[in-house]
Amino acid sequence: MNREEILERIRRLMVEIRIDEVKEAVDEALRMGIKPLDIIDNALTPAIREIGDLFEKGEYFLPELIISADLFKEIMDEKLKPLLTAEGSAREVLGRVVIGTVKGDLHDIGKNIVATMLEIAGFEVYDLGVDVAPEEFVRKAKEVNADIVAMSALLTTTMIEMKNVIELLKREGLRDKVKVIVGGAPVTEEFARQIGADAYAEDAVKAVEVCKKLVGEKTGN
Ligand code: B12
Repeated sequence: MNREEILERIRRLMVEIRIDEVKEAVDEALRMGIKPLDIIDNALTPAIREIGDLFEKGEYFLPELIISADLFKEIMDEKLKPLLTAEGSAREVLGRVVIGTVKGDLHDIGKNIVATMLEIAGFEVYDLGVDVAPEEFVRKAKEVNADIVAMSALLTTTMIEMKNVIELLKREGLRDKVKVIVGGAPVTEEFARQIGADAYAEDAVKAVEVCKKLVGEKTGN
């Protein structure tokens, strides 16, 4: 089997939620020397998005969504994250990032990937989890003297919470001290601009690039 075939196999097994077989296929891909990030970006993420589409079409229901999300997290925690962390060699602290999924939103798979990649790149990451109120983002940003506040939202109904966090940062006099980056499937560059965020990134790799640029702007490098 070549790279394309094994990634396609993982994607298909994941969409069919064949738990043991997906795990075996991931092990097989790793044995073939395929990079963890390649498996995340080109097999697991497309699969879970397809599951979301099937849910929207009424072909899958909430249990399928929950089981597949758990499976994704299990594969991340048990198989891929340890390898990603071991690969990371950066030890110089690039900056402090407070990250969380906004209030009312429980989606955290994408946010966790972003947090992991930032950590590997050398950022000190404070992950507040999910359903994070604006006050909590601001309190933590103050406490750790954050360089960046990073917010994730997966629901069109919760995206607007990002604006509430930015407004609170302004009211607390912190807005010129921290950079704000936003992301998540429904979030766009245009939306980021509208709400007054400094940046948007569509995936975890881009998020790292953009965060490096943001701390560079802060320190004038
Ligand atoms: C898994 C999932 C769930 C799981 C979440 C489990 C978990 N622990 O995360 C569960 C079952 C809990 C769930 C619940 C619900 N869900 Co849901 N879910 C999904 C699904 C299928 C996949 C999301 C995902 O993990 N994607 C994989 C990751 C890797 O991708 P990602 O999140 O986009 O992240 C990447 C980028 O966006 C970016 N990124 C993400 N965050 C950030 C942050 C920053 C700062 C940056 C820079 C970048 C960045 O980088 C990531 C890595 O590359 C999506 C479908 C979809 N197309 O997104 C629906 C989806 C988001 N859910 C949906 C819905 C409707 C719901 C529910 C309301 C269902 C219900 N009736 O109860 C509830 C809401 C619960 C709540 N209050 O939050 C809808 C939303 C529709 C809308 N218009 O808002 C979707 C789109 C499905 C659909 N097509 O209908 N869901």
